[in-house]
Amino acid sequence: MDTPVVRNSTAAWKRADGDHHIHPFTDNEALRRKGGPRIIVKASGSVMVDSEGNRIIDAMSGLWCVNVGYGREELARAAYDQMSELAFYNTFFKTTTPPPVELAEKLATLTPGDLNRFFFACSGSEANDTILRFVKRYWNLMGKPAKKTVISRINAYHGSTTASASLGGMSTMHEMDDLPIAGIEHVIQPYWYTGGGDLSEEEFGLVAARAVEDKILELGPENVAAFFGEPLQGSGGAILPPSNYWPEINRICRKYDILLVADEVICGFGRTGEWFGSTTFGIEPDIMTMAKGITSGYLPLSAVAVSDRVADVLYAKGGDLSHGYTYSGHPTACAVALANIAIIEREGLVERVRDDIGPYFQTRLRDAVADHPLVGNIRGIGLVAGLAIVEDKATRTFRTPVGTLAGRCHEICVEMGAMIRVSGDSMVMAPPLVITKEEVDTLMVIYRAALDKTAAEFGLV
Ligand code: PXG
Repeated sequence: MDTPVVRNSTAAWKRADGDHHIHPFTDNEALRRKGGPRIIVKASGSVMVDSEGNRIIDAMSGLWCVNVGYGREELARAAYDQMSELAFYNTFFKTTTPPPVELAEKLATLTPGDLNRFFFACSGSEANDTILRFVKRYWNLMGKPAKKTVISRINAYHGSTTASASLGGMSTMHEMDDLPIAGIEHVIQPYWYTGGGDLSEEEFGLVAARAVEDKILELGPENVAAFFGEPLQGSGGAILPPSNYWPEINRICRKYDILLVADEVICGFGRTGEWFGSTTFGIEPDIMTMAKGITSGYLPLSAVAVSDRVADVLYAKGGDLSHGYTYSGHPTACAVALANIAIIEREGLVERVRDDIGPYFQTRLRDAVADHPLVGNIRGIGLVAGLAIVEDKATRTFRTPVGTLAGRCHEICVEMGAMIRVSGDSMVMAPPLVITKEEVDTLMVIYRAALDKTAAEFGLV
């Protein structure tokens, strides 16, 4: 007979995890062989605790989402109150509940430009799938049905559904099951450190933007529907574009009448020191994707913000919108989003990131690691930062297979009590907007020590 599973035990959880739980973006067999995952059991503020009692500063905000930090009773109460009143009703077929209406009205006051109408879903992936459908619908209604191809970037991340993974430019995702789907074209990313060679950042910014223009001309502007981009590439390694990249993209999209979609899933709700990365980088989007920080991850929710230019056409000429998810505008998730936004406003978290903790974090990071022999390039803004880990700074040489050094450094960081993220040859941090200066200091001590240990282990000092 099987041994009964003992609950509340790390060993039992790990055994059950290995037997039954498929993890995303994980070599599940390797994880199982190595003894299973770290199990996070509670958290408060920016610090989480695992099932063995280790305290870890969460320098990744869960997965780029817990902007207001952990343990907010106010958010639990908002969910409790809404669930008690009305846990669920749908927004299809001429009905709604109050929270999505109030949330849409609130978001219209926060988003830039004329992004005034909002469609809700549960994840960033679903939101991007929705946008793909809206964009095609828009051009059909405009009488330009040939305008269907979408341009995006290599090493972009837009989600994991078939369409959103195709929009993204992650080669490992494409290799998995023969993506991208038809009608999506990828151009170079604006990553100066690896792509810029001898060019200045500004020179390379123009080259990267002109790659979009070249692609449009190659395809014919009459065939191009939209350009998709993250204001800064999060998953791809916290890659900030040169400052002239987005203004040039605005110009190109306007010139050829192409919809500009800003995927704000990571940048939205304060990460860059503005409510949206579009403001930080001077992007003028026609459509915006938001998720993660909209509820600080307390419940799954995403939104598509649609400009009047696009929404007016969809409304006036579109008739029935044949699209929607059961949980579009879920009242409990929307109630939590409203309470979350109220916290961000009341505590001035966006301003805190812009004026106080963001600059502090960026300065302390550079003080701590800029001179390190493994650190080839540091970039960041607000509370997001990435480092390129190199074997040889002078030649920008990465260790092959790419990520070996960064991967080991990541393991050491976590062992020392800092949860960071590694992406290829980059190490990334994006802590909660409430992180304290003391926690930032501790993070930097750990970061430096982990880099030193990595360099020593690889014989690079
Ligand atoms: N767009 C962007 C810019 C994202 O970062 C999505 C869309 C998809 O959202 P959902 O909710 O469907 O996951 C994301 C998600 C990482 C990591 O570690 C980042 C994401 C997801 C998983 C891992 O970098 N971002």
